[in-house]
Amino acid sequence: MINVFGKEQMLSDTNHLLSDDQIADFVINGYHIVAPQFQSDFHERVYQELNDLPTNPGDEINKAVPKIDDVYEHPAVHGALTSLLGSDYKRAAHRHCHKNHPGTRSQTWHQDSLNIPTLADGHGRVSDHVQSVLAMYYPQAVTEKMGPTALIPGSHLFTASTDRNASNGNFRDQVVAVVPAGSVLILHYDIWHAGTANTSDQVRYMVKYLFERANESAEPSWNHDPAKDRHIFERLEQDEAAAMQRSLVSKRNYRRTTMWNNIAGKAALKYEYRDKWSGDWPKPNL
Ligand SMILES: O=C(O)CCC(=O)C(=O)O
Repeated sequence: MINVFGKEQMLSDTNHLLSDDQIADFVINGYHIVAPQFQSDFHERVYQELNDLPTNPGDEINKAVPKIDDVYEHPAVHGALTSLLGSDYKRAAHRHCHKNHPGTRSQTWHQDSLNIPTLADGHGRVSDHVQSVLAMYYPQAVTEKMGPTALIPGSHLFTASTDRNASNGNFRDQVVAVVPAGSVLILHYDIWHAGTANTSDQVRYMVKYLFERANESAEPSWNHDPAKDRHIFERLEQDEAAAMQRSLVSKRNYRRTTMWNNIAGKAALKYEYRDKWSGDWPKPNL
C-alpha cells in the first residue's frame, strides 16, 4: 500500500489537535469538517475502486478498499478524533458505504442507532457527552444536486420524537454538507441528519465509520488554553445553532456546559444559571 502522506505530516500530529473554539463549535453545532491533504488523484482513485466493487462489502468496506483506512488514519482526522474522544478512542466494527445513484430519493431525518443491544460498542444515546461520533468521508466533491448530507445544527443536544421528526421535510436553519472531494464530516452520534435526493447525473459515494470514546478524559485532549475559559463559557451561553423555543435555552446551555465538562476532565467550567428574563418589559407593537 502506498503511504499517501509524507513523514513530515505524520510527525506533526499534535498540530492537528482542535482548539478550544473548535471544540466549542462542536459542542454547539454537533459537527466538524476536516480536509485531510492527500496526493491530487488519491480521492479519484478511491472513487474508482468503489465503482469497481461488484457488491456492497458492508462492514468490510475497508478491506475491499484499504485506502479508506488511510483517510481515517490521516493526522488531521486522527487529531480531530483525539480531541473529541480522547487519545485512546476506538474504531467501531460497523462501517457503511452509501452509493447514491442519480435519482436516489431523500432519506427521512434520523439519529443513527443500530438498535443492537448486544453490540460490544454500545452506541447509546448520550446528549450531554461525546461518547461516539460518525465520520463521513466523501471521495468526490458533493454539490447541492448530488444529495449532500443534511443536518440540523445543535439537534444532538435534544431528544425529540423520532416519528415526528422523521416525517418532516425541511427544517429552518438546517445545513447541507456541500463539500470538496476528500472532506470528512465528523458528527455527534445524536445529531439529526439525512441523505438528500441526488438530482444530478453522477453517483455520490459516502463512506461512514464510527468512533467511540474508550475512557473518560482526565484533562482536555485538545489544545486547551485555560485563559479562554470565560470566552468559551460565554459562547456556550450565547451562540445560536438553530432557531428554537426560548424556554429551551437554559436547558440547551446547561447541556452544552455539561458536554464540555464531560470531555474536559479537570478543566471543567463552572455552570452559572443566568436569569434571561429580567430587564426591560417588551415594547408595545405600535
Ligand atoms: O447518505 C448520507 O448522506 C447520509 C447517510 C446517513 O444518514 C447515515 O448513514 O446514517
